[in-house]
Order: sequence, then structure tokens, then C-alpha cells
Amino acid sequence: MPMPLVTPPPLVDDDGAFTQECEDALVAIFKRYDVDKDGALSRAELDAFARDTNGDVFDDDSRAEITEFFDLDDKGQLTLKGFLQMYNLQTTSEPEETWKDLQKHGYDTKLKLVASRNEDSEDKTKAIPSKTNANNEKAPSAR
Ligand SMILES: [Ca+2]
Repeated sequence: MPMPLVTPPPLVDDDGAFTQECEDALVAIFKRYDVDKDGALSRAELDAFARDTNGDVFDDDSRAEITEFFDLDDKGQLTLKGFLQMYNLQTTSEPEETWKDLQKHGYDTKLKLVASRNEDSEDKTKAIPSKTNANNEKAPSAR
């Protein structure tokens, strides 16, 4: 039996909860489309997300499902929690669809952000300080 060339990491664990990497990626995508930063996707924001993800806005049926099944704020906008619920439902039944969406938004098969739709993000990524200090050869010993 041939070995698969790439084994993508699981998006959800055995209990159906998102892995940290997957949740981080989805949260980042949500924030990218929550343009006014009110913690929820307005119709226009959701349309922009759907267009970039699926090539078109959600149709009325999809929109009705979203408002029926997922968490909304008091203005009827999809919250981050609702967005994750929506993706959780899709991922547990059709993980390949979620992979497709993640790749559309610039994530590779290891859930690393390799491309961005945001043209001016290059400098920002360089400005993010590294969390790891594995390479400490030049650091003076404090002890
Ligand atoms: Ca918003």
C-alpha cells in the first residue's frame, strides 16, 4: 500500500472539538472579515467572507440556516462563537471542505499561513516578535 505523501494534521480531535491550530486559523479568518471589530459578522462582512471563500455570497437558504442554527449577537449578526459552530459542523462532516476553505484563505496543509490576501501584511509579519528564544547564543548569562 503506498504511503500518503502528506498527512494533514487533524482539524478536530476525537471529541469533535477543534485542534488549537485549526481554531487559531479560523479565529484569524473571522477577525480578518470583522472589519468594524464589533465581534460579529454583519451581512456585508459575511458576504465578503463568502465571496472570498466560495466565490459567491451565501444564498437565502444558507443565510437562513446560519441564522437558525448558529450563535448571533443581538443585531442578528454571526458571532465568533457562531462562526466556529458553523465550521465545526462542516468540519466534522466534511473536513475536506474546511481544508479547501483554509487554503483559500492562505493556509497550507500544516495550517501555517503561507499567503495573505492582505497586501500590506508583509511588514507586519516581520514585526511580530518571536515567542521562542531557542537561539540564545548571544544572550548574556544573567546568573
Ligand atoms: Ca463586524
